Amino acid sequence: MTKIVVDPVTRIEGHLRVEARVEDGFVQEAWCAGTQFRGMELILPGRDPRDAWLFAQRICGVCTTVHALASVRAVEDALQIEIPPNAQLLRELMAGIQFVQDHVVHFYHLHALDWADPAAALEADAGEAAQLAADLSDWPGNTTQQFQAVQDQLKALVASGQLSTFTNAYFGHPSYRLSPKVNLMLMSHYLEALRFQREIVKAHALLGGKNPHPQTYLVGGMAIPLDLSSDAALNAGKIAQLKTWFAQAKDFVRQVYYNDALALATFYKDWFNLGRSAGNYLCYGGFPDPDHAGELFPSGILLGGDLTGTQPTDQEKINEYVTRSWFSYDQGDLSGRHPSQGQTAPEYTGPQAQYEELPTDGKYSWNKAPRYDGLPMEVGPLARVLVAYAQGQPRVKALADGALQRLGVSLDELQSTMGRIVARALETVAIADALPQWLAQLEANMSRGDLSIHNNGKWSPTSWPAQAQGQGFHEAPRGGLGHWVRIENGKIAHYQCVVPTTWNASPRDHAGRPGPYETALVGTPIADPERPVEVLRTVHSFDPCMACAAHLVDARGRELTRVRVV
Ligand code: NFE
Ligand code: MG
Repeated sequence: MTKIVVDPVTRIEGHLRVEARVEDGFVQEAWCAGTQFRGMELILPGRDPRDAWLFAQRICGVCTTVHALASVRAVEDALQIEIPPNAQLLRELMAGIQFVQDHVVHFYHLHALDWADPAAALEADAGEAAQLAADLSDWPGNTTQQFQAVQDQLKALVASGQLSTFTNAYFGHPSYRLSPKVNLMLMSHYLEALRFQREIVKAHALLGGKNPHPQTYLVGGMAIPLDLSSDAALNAGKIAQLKTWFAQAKDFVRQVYYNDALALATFYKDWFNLGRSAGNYLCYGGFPDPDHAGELFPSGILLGGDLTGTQPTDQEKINEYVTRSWFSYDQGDLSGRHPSQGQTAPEYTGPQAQYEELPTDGKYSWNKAPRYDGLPMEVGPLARVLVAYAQGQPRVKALADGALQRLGVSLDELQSTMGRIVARALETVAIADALPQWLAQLEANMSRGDLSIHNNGKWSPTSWPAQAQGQGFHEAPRGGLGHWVRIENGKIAHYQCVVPTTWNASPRDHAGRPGPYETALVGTPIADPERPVEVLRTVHSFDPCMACAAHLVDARGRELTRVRVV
């Protein structure tokens, strides 16, 4: 028996430790632990609910703005505040921009090195690689000249001995399977994606004043004045600039990212049969369909891998367990708590020195274990696409059918490591397509004189009830996000978040059920236990964000920098 310990897992946000028991070359059992504590939920009570989003948004700088959105929605739900359609559109635009930037960065900069070997790209013929890329898409960067320049750049890096962003990639590992020219194509796009993400995120700075953490949210609307002809507002010139960025986003996502994701999938088809979670998927729903009534990603639940019919999502069925987490509950830790009654009471019982091994029979994570009707749920791109598909959402279904046909895989096989990658690329296309349409709707409203961005009818606490409870949901890049707030006498009395990575990276629960990462890792083949790239492939396919998951910072600043095999 070999025990693999990967700590910290890198190319993610935050601090994640994975332990896996390997026998006969396959993972038999796995444990995933959040290894840092923060306590964001504890700093909100006592504050003005109109300020909650400013604090909550700091949970993360990767999915940056999503917590602001869930927070204002929770407070608006509690106080029954409607917001004007323009504010709704501005929020969708900011969330959509976030998706495009975040997913592109994930595919290239956080995940591609699990599949592509930059050292192998040195052996490619730049002309042949450019020809292959040009056959796949019309992207103007697919030229011999560009690919040659990238190869020269890679050669210089390798010759310098300082690999920069490629340091510690598993070069030469037997599980890498791409030809030199595909490696070179991906490396060229890796560098272009760095520049692209820097450009598209400027749209956040335009709408939000800065990035990360845009500053223009308000309970009741948005603080983005609209006036086509004013320099002090979102005007015709700024809308023209947004249109340019969105056109670039559509081109990059369709011509580069989507093609690369599908090209990668064709070389690693066996990964459509690996990395399946328990087959329970949760989607809160989000993003209006620009063509039809309803949402691009409708809400719904799928259970047990049955992809044929969804059940309605009922947030009342959510409970968080801490049986195997370093927290305590007033009633003891065998029963769960609904987030509206949630408690954040840290009680660390783990190792005092740097962890040698996780106490996997007991409490072993700073993540709570959220469960839906008692079940662990996968959230994220795959959940959204499968739920949308089951409900016949026209855009998502058409995109998914196109991808499945091109790849020659079944819908069922999307429940896998590679399925997550394909679903993420596919939903990015859907969002990038929608961005200019949402912007056109906003512009049309403005053109006919509707400049409303805020409902200030209930802005003053004197108009609020003495007690109010609400919840706000958003489909964030990594999955369903919920914030729950209770307001008493004008102040926050209670605040809880259940975050996408809390679902996916969850530890075991009161009934011993593993979380989605833990289940997905079982059955993973391990070619070389000293370099367990296969573990990273599946864990990275979820795009972990541990900062969000634990919404928690180690006060002792402990540093864990090992990738270790015991
Ligand atoms: Ni910090 Fe996040 C997203 C949220 S966590 S990245 O997307 O909410 O999973
Ligand atoms: Mg929480």
